[in-house]
Amino acid sequence: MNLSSCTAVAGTNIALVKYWGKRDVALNLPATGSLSLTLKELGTRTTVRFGSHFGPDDRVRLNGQDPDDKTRSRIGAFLDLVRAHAGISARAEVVTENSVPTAAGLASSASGFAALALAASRAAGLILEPAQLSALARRGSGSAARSIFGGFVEMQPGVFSDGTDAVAAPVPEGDGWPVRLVVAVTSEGAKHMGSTEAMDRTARTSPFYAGWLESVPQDLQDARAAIAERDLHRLGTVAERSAMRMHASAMAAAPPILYWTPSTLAAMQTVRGLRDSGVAAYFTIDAGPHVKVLCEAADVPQVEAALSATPGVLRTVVASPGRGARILHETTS
Ligand code: 2P0
Repeated sequence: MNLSSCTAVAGTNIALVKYWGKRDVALNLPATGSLSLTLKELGTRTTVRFGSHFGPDDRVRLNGQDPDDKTRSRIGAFLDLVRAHAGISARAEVVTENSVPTAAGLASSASGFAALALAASRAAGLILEPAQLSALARRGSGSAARSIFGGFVEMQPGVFSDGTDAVAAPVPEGDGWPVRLVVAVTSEGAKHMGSTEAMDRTARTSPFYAGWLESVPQDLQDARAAIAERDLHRLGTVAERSAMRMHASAMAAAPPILYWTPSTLAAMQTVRGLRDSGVAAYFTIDAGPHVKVLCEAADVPQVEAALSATPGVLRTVVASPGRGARILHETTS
């Protein structure tokens, strides 16, 4: 078995049809499909090296610092999966950097576990097919399965109990469509309830969870059709609907889960105002207070200006479609 060093990069992604709820917690299998856009400007670069001289623990550096215990154990558990698959026991050194601007409110777990899946599997001597990589990344974070691929990506919930069919795949009809996501950052560094815990509470206690699950297949069908037709109005309408339904299901949990702040609502109103003035702009919101606005590249200046003038919006970040996870370099020892 050749143990090598591998550096991989992956872009984060924003779901336009959201993932919210699991059919199997242990294998991290989603209850529904989801559909996202992988981003170019915001992502993770990770180097993994296995070595028998590393001692009893994996060594992890995250943005030049030691990670907190929760992050360290999540990465360690993921590396254990890779070791089991490759039949090795060596510990790893992991060095990872996020290009997601600090507190941009964009989850780094999607790009983080996609880059880690690729770098760690290769460094362990495994060469996985894209679908296998997607399934591996999913074990780290559900949304990471989508970041293995570039552009528009659809995640399948799968039906198998082992999760081998719970993988993502590209939606190539969207390739080359010059859409953008303008992120309106509405708070710096505030801690919110993590998606995993919030999904679990929603599934256990929200009377709207069943309705949410029922609604997703139609949204996926409409989103696929909208992408094939390059119909931004149709895609944006689905994206807003999916985000609102996801948040409605979470708000109805006990205790309730509310990610929005007055700034979130103000940015949502700004997006409606843009549409009233003829700009095709549509919002989506994840497990936090920030608002991400889907629009055409040509409309970015107007969208940025309107969001920047919105009370509570601290700054904006513009992101465009990006490629899937890929290897930057590797060396065999
Ligand atoms: C999404 N989110 O589709 C949804 C919408 C947040 C809101 O996927 O438990 O960090 O690790 O599988 O992938 C964030 O959830 O959750 C997420 P786990 P993950 O993008």
